[in-house]
Amino acid sequence: MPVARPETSDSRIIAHVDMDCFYVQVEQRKQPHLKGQPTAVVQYNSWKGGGLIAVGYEARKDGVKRSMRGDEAKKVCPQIHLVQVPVARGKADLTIYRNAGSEVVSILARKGRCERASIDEVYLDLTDAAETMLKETPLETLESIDEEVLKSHVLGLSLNGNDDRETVREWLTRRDADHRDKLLACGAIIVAELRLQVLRETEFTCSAGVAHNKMLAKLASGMNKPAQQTIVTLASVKGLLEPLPIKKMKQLGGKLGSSLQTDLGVNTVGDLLQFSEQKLQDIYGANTGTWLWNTARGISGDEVEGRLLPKSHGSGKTFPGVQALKSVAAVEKWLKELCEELSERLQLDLETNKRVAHTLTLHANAYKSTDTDSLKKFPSKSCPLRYGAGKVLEDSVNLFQAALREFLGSYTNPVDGGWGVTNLSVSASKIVAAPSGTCSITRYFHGQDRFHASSEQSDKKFAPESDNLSPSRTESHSASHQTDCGEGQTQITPDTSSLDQYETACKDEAIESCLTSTHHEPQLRLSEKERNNNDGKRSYEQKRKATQEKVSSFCWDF
Ligand code: DCP
Repeated sequence: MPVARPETSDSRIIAHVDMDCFYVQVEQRKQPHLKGQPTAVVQYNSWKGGGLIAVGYEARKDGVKRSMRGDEAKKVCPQIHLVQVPVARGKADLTIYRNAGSEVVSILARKGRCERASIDEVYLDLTDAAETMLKETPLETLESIDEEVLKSHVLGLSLNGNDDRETVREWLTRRDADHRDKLLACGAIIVAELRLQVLRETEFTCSAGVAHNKMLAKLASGMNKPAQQTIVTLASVKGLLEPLPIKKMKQLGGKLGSSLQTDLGVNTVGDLLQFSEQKLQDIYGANTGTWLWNTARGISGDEVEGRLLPKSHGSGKTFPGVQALKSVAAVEKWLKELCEELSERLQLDLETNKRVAHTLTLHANAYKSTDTDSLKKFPSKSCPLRYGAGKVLEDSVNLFQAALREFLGSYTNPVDGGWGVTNLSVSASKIVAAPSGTCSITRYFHGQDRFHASSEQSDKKFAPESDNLSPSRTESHSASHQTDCGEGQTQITPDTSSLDQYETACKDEAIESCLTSTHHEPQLRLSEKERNNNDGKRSYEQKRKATQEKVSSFCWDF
């Protein structure tokens, strides 16, 4: 559910930086002879030349699109170079792209608070840097301004096509400009410098949006690509938002956007402007109503989170068409691969960043052969995460079994046949700093194991006889946030470094909201002390029982 946050100050300077055709650039850096050549990266699946997941701008000029397969791209652009994503464990291995994204993040983080939003996009809060620049160097006194800044697109600024750079220079250095526009101008200068720095140090180009909040910066970053930046002045906000299709807005791609269309006849953001905040609150509740009212006006108080590392880790694969997994053994075989990869990444995160994840979630897409209820989603399931590939696998298999039982409406472990899994992924979320020091980390995990063991005991107590993993120790939520990468394969996870940045954002939000929407969850959380003392189990049991009464469909065993 969207959260309405008041704007803390309309003088914030926020940038959204998005890498251009990212995987292609990474491959071109690795193979320099591809630079300047029409290039695309294809999935690990040779069917019809593999699905395209990234298309370079030279190939786009010839009409190549991401929705094509390699064979079709070759027809449209015979000279195209198709590079296959690296492969490990029978699936795409995105490590080089993730690492390349980290290189960029470390440069962008030099000027302000930085939030890594996906494998190739970052938000920056440059308010302090812009204010400092403005204090130290009044813009009207600037003698030389870098070409990269002068190439900026300033929304709402009318250009006559003759000397656009001069017009932008005048806008940047206007003595009588509003303070907020002056800060934006400083933001544009800082972002241009950062983008040049990224180019120098990594060889990658990126595009950016500079605005007073995250929502507007994100909308702008993709407006002029590649290797350009767009500035959203306050005066341009209305014109920018009004024509946008409502379903294209972040958080409005799903049910809420559909309801606006069908129930209120709202198809563009401009259509939303006719509704008062009160009216929207009456229909959608106080929070969502206010959020919608704000969104229509370009108001968003979302903060840039200081986070250079991903919010979650995930590993997944699709099994299109005849490749669908039709037996528990086949699912287990793939879960083993996915859990090993996830576990390696968790271990690396622990060693490198001293972070631990708390929640393991299994997502899948599945069908029933005799499906009378084809709209029924395969439920996603979560449980506390235990470290170690074997444990992650064991828990994932249990989660899968529980989800499959629920999906098929079965009380016992379902038999093979009559169903197929087309998409499978495991993810680790709720990542927090680990207690410092190896010693306490070890203790942390021992505590975690004891905690887990006790939760299993209590499960048995609450679960139906035949249920190894009853809903009482799993969380169930809609799998609607899952991504199906079409007939290809590769990553389909809620990882911030997943394949599709938009999907990723949705997925992260969906998962976060599912995880946090269980209002009882904090009550179920055991403190470190509780976990380590003898009364821990009783305390946990008491909390669990108390909470179980309040929860009808599912509950956590935190
Ligand atoms: N990606 C993917 N599958 C998708 C979408 C994206 O594997 N369905 C990967 C490849 C992209 C990277 O994620 O290079 C970033 O995705 P973007 O949507 O940002 O697209 P690009 O960076 O490729 O291009 P653009 O310059 O349009 O942002």
